[in-house]
Amino acid sequence: MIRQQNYKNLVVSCIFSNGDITRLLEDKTILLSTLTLYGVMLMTRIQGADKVAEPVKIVLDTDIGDDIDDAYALAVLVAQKNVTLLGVTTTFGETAKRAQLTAKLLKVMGHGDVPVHAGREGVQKIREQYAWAKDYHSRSIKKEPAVEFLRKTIERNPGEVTVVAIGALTNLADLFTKYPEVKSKLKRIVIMGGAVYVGYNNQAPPVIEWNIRCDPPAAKIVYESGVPLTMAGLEATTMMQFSVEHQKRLYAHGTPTTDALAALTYLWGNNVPTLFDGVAAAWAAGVPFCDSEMRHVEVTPEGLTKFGEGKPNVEVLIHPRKEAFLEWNITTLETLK
Ligand SMILES: [Ca+2]
Repeated sequence: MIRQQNYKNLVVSCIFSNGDITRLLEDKTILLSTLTLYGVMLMTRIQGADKVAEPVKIVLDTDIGDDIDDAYALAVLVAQKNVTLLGVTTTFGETAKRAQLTAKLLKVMGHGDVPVHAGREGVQKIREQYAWAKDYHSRSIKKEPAVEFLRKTIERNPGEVTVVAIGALTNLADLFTKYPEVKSKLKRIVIMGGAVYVGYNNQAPPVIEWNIRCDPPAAKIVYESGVPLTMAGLEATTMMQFSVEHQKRLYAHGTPTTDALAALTYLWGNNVPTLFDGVAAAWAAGVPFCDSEMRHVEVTPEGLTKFGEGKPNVEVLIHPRKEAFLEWNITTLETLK
């Protein structure tokens, strides 16, 4: 390691300092070794990039329309060239209105062909962002309920579908209850939800997280499903504040996508979005900004997610890299139409 570090330093010197180049030229052996290592490092980076670009089929399950982070998560997902977004399902309360909002945002971003399926309707009202899409109708909003679409999509792509669940887990619980046979055909679920180390202030103790609170019995079904499960809980997400400066840099692009995100953020009504959901989206797309550990996690009747005894059932995301993640959001979203 030390040896590699020394060579790395030499590479850096080689690139940035003429004086060091002269010195290195006096020792051709070192120069050759340095260039060889530089080549190896370059190959490693290219291989890393290839790994990131691994194709992945995703269904996004979202409660878009209340907090603002779902809109950003949808946008970063469609911006990934390696992601095939097979469809979007909506969950929690007024799911049909959430479907309208989803479909309009997809259309603006140049992905109006992605099908949108509403989940089971509930009593909770969608919030202010709906005004942006209240008159929007599209054939991409399907009559087929979310659960039926999920079943059909998983059956058609056995072992290949990742569900990114960034709202209450109602649709997935309905799916597993009605069609338990699809569990073994899902590749993975990546959840934004729960907390095992911290609360919303990024300090211990963990608290009941919103998405789990909205439907604790559903969360219990999903956590106990046996499907490979990754959890972007508060310890990996609550610090992801997209500051006013970040927003100005993004909105300055003035594209239909960034204009839409600016409008939705304004309607949402607060100054600084926390991009909780985007962490799950990034991980599912193969762009990790965290480390992870396998743990056994249980859901209490109140909706607390806590460590328990037993076989590890959840890959818990930890050690988030905040600045890299926020920068990635800007550089990714500016590529959209
Ligand atoms: Ca959400």
